[in-house]
Amino acid sequence: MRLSKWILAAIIAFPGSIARAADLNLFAWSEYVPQEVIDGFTKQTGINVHYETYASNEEMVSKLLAGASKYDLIQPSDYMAEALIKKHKLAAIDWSQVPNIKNIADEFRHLPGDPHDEFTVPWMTGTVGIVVNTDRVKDPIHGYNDVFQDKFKSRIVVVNDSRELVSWALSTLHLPINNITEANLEQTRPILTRWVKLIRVFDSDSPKTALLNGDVDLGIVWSGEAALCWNQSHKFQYILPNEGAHRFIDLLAIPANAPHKSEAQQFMNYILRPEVSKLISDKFPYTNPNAAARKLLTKEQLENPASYPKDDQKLDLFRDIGKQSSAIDRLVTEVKSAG
Ligand code: N2P
Repeated sequence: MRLSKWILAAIIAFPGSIARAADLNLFAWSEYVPQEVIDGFTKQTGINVHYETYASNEEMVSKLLAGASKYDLIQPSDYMAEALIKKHKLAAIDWSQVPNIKNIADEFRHLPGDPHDEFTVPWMTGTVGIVVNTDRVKDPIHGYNDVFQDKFKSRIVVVNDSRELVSWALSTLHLPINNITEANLEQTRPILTRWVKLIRVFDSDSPKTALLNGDVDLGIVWSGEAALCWNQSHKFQYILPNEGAHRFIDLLAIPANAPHKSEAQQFMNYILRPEVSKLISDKFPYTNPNAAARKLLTKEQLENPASYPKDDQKLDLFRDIGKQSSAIDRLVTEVKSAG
């Protein structure tokens, strides 16, 4: 009798310790998933989230395919989800468990890499563009060629992302960013060789830091990072490169061999709640694809020119380029080591 009373008391005091604690292994970009969202999810569901980070799609996929079967939820960009779907590496989502998908605006459904909406949930979308500290740079800056000038040597930060760098160089050559042939790559080599000598910082995790602390005066960064600079000071202007800008749609997806698929779907459904999605926008001001959440954003948030650019220039999405992805990595590694 005394013992059963004790057990009852323990269940009331520590419910998680008696019921088998559920886990969710989240493998996602750094600076992208607010801690309060993770904590809110755990509080709501009792599921413990282990958040491991990466700084590029390529890094994520190489770890994922290295055989680790521990990840339950990953956060690939459009083109990398497309590649994983082709390789049958993602699990189909049971939409009856993710009814909040209805909150996503139509324009972010039926994406080219997942045309039947089987495998992915949009997280945030954005662009890659130029940030200029206009206190320090008085020249008009419109595109990549304006950034990579000798006079800006050692004053530039860029994301450390090979696919990005190559796409910018292709755009200055008026070549399509998804047409990765050996010949096109060779044309970018001299451009990239010149550029890497001018760059002071490569940083995909937090490129805003070098701008905010004044180490650099210009950057080519994720739009959410640029939006955070703008929130600190309007001297940081955001410009979509006139040679052609790139837009990304980052997604949540479940690896085919994920041990905790149900928990992963619960997380998907949770972050699709408007008030939770707003928390993500508050912390990481990318473009929110959740129409219901957007209604909760302030005028100031919606007027941030990096989060919601007014510019109606055409924006291209990356597509899966298969094996050519390693040719890009090789080229950028060579160019960097020669620099
Ligand atoms: C978040 C990085 C955004 C990823 N820190 C761009 N696809």
